Amino acid sequence: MEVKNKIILALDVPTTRKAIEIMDNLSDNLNTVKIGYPLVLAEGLESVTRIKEEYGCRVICDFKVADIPATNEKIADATFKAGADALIVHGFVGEDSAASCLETATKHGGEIFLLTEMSHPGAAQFLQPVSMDIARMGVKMGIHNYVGPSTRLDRLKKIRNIIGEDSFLISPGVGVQGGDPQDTLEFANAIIVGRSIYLDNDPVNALNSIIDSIEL
Ligand code: O7M
Repeated sequence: MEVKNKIILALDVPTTRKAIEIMDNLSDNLNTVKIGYPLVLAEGLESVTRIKEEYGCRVICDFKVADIPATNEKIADATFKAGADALIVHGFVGEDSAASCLETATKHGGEIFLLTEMSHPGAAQFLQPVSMDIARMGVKMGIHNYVGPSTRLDRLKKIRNIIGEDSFLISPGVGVQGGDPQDTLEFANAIIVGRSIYLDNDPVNALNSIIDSIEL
């Protein structure tokens, strides 16, 4: 997977109209976006279809899927039918739940990303003690794509060591949450960036500044 400029834009905006306004200005420098609950709960899965059709970009749906296998299958099926290229799946629910998403993704020609450890302070409370086991589970299952935190580079490095150099690791938490783009890219293949771009008065300049700050 080649992510243009190693940046995935998190389109956590409340309307498809706003997402389109942002993408009209930024799409030349991006080929991958992440769409999650903020947009889809407000506008429906049509927002995924629309962004995909309008810009031809890769759409990763961030639904942090964490249910029983039978329900995960339905969620994954609806997501890929809407045009998503990939789906983000929680690992803590266990192998059967993640496998259900992986199988459904494969049926649709799509991919999944396994979420190992999260970037926020609360991740230390319950998730951190099991996050490396989640990464190991992913490797055992043959999962290629992972998500890990840019806010704890020591942990991101450990995740990289577990999943190996050939796996694809994307990392949120740069900018507003405190992570540094270039330092994160020492371990991750691409960074996920939201507010530092879409809340800026000049999103084009914000994106270009991040691109300039990283070695491509
Ligand atoms: O740059 P931000 O902080 O505005 O946005 C970061 C995005 O990454 C936002 O969409 C979060 O929901 C998401 N994210 C995290 O911030 N931390 C995580 O641990 C995991 C994710 C994520 O993308 O999960 C797949």
